[in-house]
This record gives sequence, C-alpha cells and structure tokens, in this order.
Amino acid sequence: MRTLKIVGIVVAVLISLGLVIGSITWAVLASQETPPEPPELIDLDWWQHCVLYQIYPRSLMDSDGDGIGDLKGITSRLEHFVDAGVDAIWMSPIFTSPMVDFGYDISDFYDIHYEYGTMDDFRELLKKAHELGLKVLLDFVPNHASTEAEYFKKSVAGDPTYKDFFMWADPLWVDPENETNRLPPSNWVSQFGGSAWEWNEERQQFYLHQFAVVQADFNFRNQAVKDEMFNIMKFWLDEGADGFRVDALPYLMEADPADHDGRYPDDPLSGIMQFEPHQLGYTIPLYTKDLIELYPIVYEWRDFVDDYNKKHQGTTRVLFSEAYANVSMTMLYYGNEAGDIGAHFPFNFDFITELNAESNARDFVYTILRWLTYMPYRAVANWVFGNHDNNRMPTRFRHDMVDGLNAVNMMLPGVAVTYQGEEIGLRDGYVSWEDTVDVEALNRGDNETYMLYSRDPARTPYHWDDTTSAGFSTNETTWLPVAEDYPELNLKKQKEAERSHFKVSLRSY
Ligand SMILES: *[C@@H]1O[C@H](CO)[C@@H](O)[C@H](O)[C@H]1NC(C)=O
Ligand SMILES: *[C@@H]1O[C@H](CO)[C@@H](O)[C@H](O)[C@H]1NC(C)=O
Ligand SMILES: *[C@@H]1O[C@H](CO)[C@@H](O)[C@H](O)[C@H]1NC(C)=O
Ligand SMILES: *[C@@H]1O[C@H](CO)[C@@H](O)[C@H](O)[C@H]1NC(C)=O
Ligand SMILES: [Ca+2]
Ligand SMILES: [Ca+2]
Repeated sequence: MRTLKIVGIVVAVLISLGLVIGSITWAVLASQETPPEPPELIDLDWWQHCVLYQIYPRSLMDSDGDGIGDLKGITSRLEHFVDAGVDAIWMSPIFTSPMVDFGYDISDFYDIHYEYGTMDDFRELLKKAHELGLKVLLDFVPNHASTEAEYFKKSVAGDPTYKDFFMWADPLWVDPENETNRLPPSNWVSQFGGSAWEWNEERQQFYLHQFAVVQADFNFRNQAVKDEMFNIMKFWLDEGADGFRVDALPYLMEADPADHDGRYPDDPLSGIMQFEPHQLGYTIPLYTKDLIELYPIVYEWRDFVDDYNKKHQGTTRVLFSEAYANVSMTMLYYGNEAGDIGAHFPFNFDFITELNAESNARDFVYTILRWLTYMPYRAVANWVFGNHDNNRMPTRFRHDMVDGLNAVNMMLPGVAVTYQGEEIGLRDGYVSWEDTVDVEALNRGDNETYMLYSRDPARTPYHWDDTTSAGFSTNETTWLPVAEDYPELNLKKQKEAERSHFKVSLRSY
C-alpha cells in the first residue's frame, strides 16, 4: 500500500510538472507566433461618410422681408448646420430663373437669381460655409433650360451656334385644309402632363419639353451642348463649389429618329384605362426615359470632375445624381462593368419610393439590403429620407417615427441625406388651391385633385421659432404659407426642451 501511495505521489508530481512545463512551452511558442494582420483601414474621403443636408433656398431664411428665402438668409443661418452635425449642404437651384418650376427652369446658368441675391452674396455664403467646415454643393440642371434663356431665344432665331441646341422637330402631320391643325412628332407625354411637344410659331417647329412647357430639353446629341455643360460646371467649380447634385438624369436623352425610320417613335401605350392621352401614365416611357445612351455622358462628367480635382488643390469635388429609376438602371449611374465610372453616388430614394407608414421591419431590412446587394463593390451607399419633390418624412411615415428614422439614417453605412426640417421633424404644411404655386399641381391637377400632385406642402418655410412667420421672415405673408403647427414645432423650442427631435438627431448626426 505504502509503495503504491509513493508511486501515486510521484506520478501526480510528474503530471503536474508536465502540465506546468507544457503550459510554459505553449505560452512561449504562442508569444512568438506572428500576430494576425490588422484589418485594412481605408481612409475615407469627406463625401464617403458625410451628413448631406438639402436646402430649399426659397424656404430656409428670408433676410430682407420680401417673404422669399435668399442667400443672405442662408448665410445667416449656417451655424445651425454646424450645430446639427451636418458636413455638407446642397442647395436647390439658385440661378437666374423665371421661377415657373422654382429654379429648375434656368434662364442664366452663370448668374444668381435676383430674389436670392447676387454673385457676391453667393461668394460670402461659400466663404463662411468653408470657414465653418461645411462643403457646399450646387444643383446642376443639365436636361433643360428655360425658354427665356439666351440659348433658346437664339435657337428659335436660327443662330448657327444654337440652332440645334434643343430638340426641334417638324409636325408628324399637317391638315391640308387648315394648317393650324397639326400633330406633334410623337405621343410623348410630359412629366407635368400634356404633350411633351410644344409648337413654336416663330421657328415653325415643335420643341421637346419633358417637364414644363417653358423647360426646353437640350439636345445631347450635339457636341456644342455637351461642351456647354462642361463650361457651366467649370464656372461654378472655379467659384469654389464643392460639387453638384445633378438633376433629372433619366430624361437626359430620347430615342434618335435615325434609328426609327426618320421619325420619333411613339412610346407604347400602358393600356391603363384611367389615363387619357395627355396624362402621365398613358404611355410606357420606352423612348423617353432611362436610355442607355445617356450613361456615357454622365461618365464623361465624372472624368471631367476627376480631372478638375487632379488639376486643382483642395477638397474632392463630387457629383451626386438624381434618378428615379429601377435598381439596375440606378446602379448604372455609379458605373458599368466595362469600368466606366459615373456619379460618386446616385441618390438612393428607396426610403421614399419603397417604404411608408405601413412598412414593417422586414420591409425595411429587405429594402436596405437590396441597395447594398446591387451596389457595385466598394461603392459608397447613401440614404435619402426626403426632398423637395416628395411629402415630408414625418408625413409619409408617422410623426412618432421621426427619431427612429433619423437614427436609422445616421446608422446606415455611407452617406446620410437629410432634407430641410427633418432634424426637427417638420411636417407637410397645408397649402390651399388658391395658394398653390407648384407647376406640377397646377398642370396635372384641379381644385379637387391638386393635392395628389402638389409639391408645395413639402416646401413651406422652415420653423426657426414661434415669432412672425416662424422666424423665417419678418413678413406675415410668405411665398408659401408657413405651416400652422409652427408655434409648437420649431427649432428654438426643440433646443430648449429636455428631449426633442432636434436633440435626438443632434446626438445621432
Ligand atoms: C411680403 O411678402 C409678400 C409675398 O411674398 C409680398 O407680396 C410683399 O411685397 C412683402 N412685403 C414686403 C414689405 O416686402
Ligand atoms: C383651323 O383649326 C383651328 C384649330 O383646330 C381652329 O381653331 C380654326 O377655327 C380652324 N380654322 C378654320 C378656317 O377652319
Ligand atoms: C429596369 O429597367 C430596364 C429598362 O427600363 C429593364 O431592361 C430592366 O430589366 C429593369 N430591371 C429591373 C430589375 O426591373
Ligand atoms: C372646384 O371648382 C368647380 C368649378 O369652379 C366648383 O364647382 C367646385 O365646387 C370646386 N370644388 C371645390 C372643392 O372647391
Ligand atoms: Ca428675401
Ligand atoms: Ca432630355
């Protein structure tokens, strides 16, 4: 027994020794092993992770009491964007315009609209914004010009340089008995309703307008037009703009008569009974939207901007593009499989077009993953929660979803795009038929249906405080009425409150 016990103790001691030596050996070996490579860290450029805030200049801040927002007003409020954690602002068009489509009908691409201020006001805005560390993007509207533009007037007059700047076409048919009875070149329908072709008496031809009658489409098969677009971009980049939001790209080009027996081909009919021939939806825009020929033009713009960045110091200038299109046509704006590169990103409108108050968590996940699935490898994602063309975010969803949606916007990878007022949960304002000024509502609707089309409710003035016109203007009358809920729903109140949408978004941004 005793011997056995001694043997047992010896064995136990040996095992313990073995364990200790083994552990030490393991520790020594492990410490000599090369540590795993740290994950590759890619330096992100400003535009790859920014909070981008859309300003609707007419409605942010009025500095001179005429009831209309202006550049000096924006400059006076720039600190707000710093407070809110915004990195970059983009302003809807501030260029000279008859304002039929509130600036998307530009008559001088090289100057500031008089109601908004002067070139010096713009320079002042830019200077202060840059001092505050804010990037400033302008709205580039390449598809069309106002019929008040010199380009169009000269084109009508047959000036050799501008003759083919726009989409001119002869009538399809003229009544031999009465020549004022004529058919337009095709059945194309304008985005704002009615034929996309308008007769011009002086030139004795039709011109194309995919939007309002006074917004004549440029002819992108004309090299001089393409060159002019580079000139416009260069002009504003030279002024110091940090890039552009690019407007309405799916409509940039239309079918070429050369491919269709010399005439503009009719769009196929949708067959939807409720639509009449002059109404959007009567046709399927096969020859008027998403044409594959438009993408190389966007890729050339990107080359131009990249080239500009190479030649000039400073921050990276960028292109963010607007297109309401299906996911495959949208992704092509990033670039194509041949290696062409387009916009830094096309806006992702899925939170506007795919989701609403009825959506459940699965719908949100599905929609988010769809973008990330289709997006090209290493591209930058972005998420748009509202803009000047759609009902405001709290109105499209629910008022009690504001904080959640702002948080989702900030947490998703890539760029958060937010529309004026989302940081305080600004809702659609009520705009009566009498007060309606939106060309889309006026053209497509009447006193009973205008609300289906009107973009005015998303454009009512910002609510700074509870004073006259919500602190937007000293004028009691403003270009669109201030929404009635401003005494309760305004920035000042939300800054003072212990909890508010602004305080939540402030922490999230
Ligand atoms: C107040 O605004 C209205 C509407 O924009 C305008 O007609 C009026 O002239 C403005 N008043 C002043 C004093 O500018
Ligand atoms: C010619 O047609 C126009 C438009 O349809 C009509 O207004 C006009 O009265 C017609 N003129 C004659 C002489 O019939
Ligand atoms: C998107 O639209 C294009 C042409 O308009 C079509 O060829 C394509 O199949 C569509 N893609 C999806 C995913 O719907
Ligand atoms: C719309 O206008 C028509 C014609 O002027 C009128 O009969 C109708 O009562 C109006 N409807 C509303 C809701 O005001
Ligand atoms: Ca003003
Ligand atoms: Ca076009």
